[in-house]
Amino acid sequence: MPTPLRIGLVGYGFMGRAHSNAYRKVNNFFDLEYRPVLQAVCARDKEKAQAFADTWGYASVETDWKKLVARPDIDAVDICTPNNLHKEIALAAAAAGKMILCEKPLSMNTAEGEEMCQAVENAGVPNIVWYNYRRVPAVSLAKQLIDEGRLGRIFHYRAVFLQDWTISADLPQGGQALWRLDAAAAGSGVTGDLLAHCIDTALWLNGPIKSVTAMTETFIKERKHNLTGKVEKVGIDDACAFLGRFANGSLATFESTRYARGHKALYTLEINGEKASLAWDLHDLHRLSFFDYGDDSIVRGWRSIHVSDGDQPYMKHWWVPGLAIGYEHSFVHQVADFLDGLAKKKPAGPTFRDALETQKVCDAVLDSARSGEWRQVG
Ligand code: SOE
Repeated sequence: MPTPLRIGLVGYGFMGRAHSNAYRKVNNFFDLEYRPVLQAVCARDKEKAQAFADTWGYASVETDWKKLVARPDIDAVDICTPNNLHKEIALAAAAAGKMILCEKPLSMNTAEGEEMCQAVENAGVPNIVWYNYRRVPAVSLAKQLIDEGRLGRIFHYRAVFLQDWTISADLPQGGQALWRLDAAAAGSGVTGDLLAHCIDTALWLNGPIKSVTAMTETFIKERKHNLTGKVEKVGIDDACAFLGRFANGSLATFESTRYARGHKALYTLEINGEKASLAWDLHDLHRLSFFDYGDDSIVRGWRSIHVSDGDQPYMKHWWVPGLAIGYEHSFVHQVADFLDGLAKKKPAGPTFRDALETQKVCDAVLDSARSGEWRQVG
């Protein structure tokens, strides 16, 4: 019988659902030494927290995260709150000896992230950050192909993450549903929310980014604030584009916006190497496009690999070859890897320390956008 790992979830928004679903499913599909138990969910509104607990099967409810963190019957704290609470909760959870699974981005900025790393490392508690796109099987296959040397020397890494949900000037900022538009709660706009995903994947696939030059724009300068009721300045970046240099000599181009009319969550990446190129698109997430210059010239061309077979990453755990899985499965994979890492004492990434590297790139990007100058990362 797997050992129970009692989860205390703080926050119950969209990510609270994605994580809870993963905890519930993981042992049905993966053979693991640990089994998550939905022990408690915490949110300020007791009725809503109870409704969430009833829907997802949490055994109890708390309204104060400090109480949840102090409970002896909680082994791991899952932080699903707005970004401005990550640090305080993580420091308290580490001091209480709890494992921590923290939503992305790790922190509001690098300084906070460094404190969080030190806290988990001093306490010796297992930790991970939910950069889930690494664990979409097609993206994991891209990692495998790169690590096998099939692309050879890499020249270009290109990523975009486009959305269109904040175009209306009537949309307020702040509060439960719209904290991502409030700089005090989110830290930054698309840089920390969307580009952070692209950066995490890029660092994982192609190694460190050394330097960046960026521009950002806030298209709607003022919005009503849900908490104060007043029209207030908007402090987040609505759009960001940056160029960068990777340590391996390849060039980076990244772009993100919430003002790309027609795009809901278009995360795409393309990598061009000496021997081959690959491309991936979140809207068609189970496919990996691959061009291999080594192919016989008369049949050479972009192939679209349907990543659904048992010898491709994670897929042997799911259905029969040819049947695709989706977005939510990337979270199941993350829990599976986290639990497997616990059992093998080989921590699954991205750990807090790994995610701090993404934070450093985000900070350098925002700093470059402010100054108009190139910035070294870190
Ligand atoms: C924002 O709309 C958002 O939900 C991000 O916060 C998530 O991290 C991203 O995966 C999808 O878009």
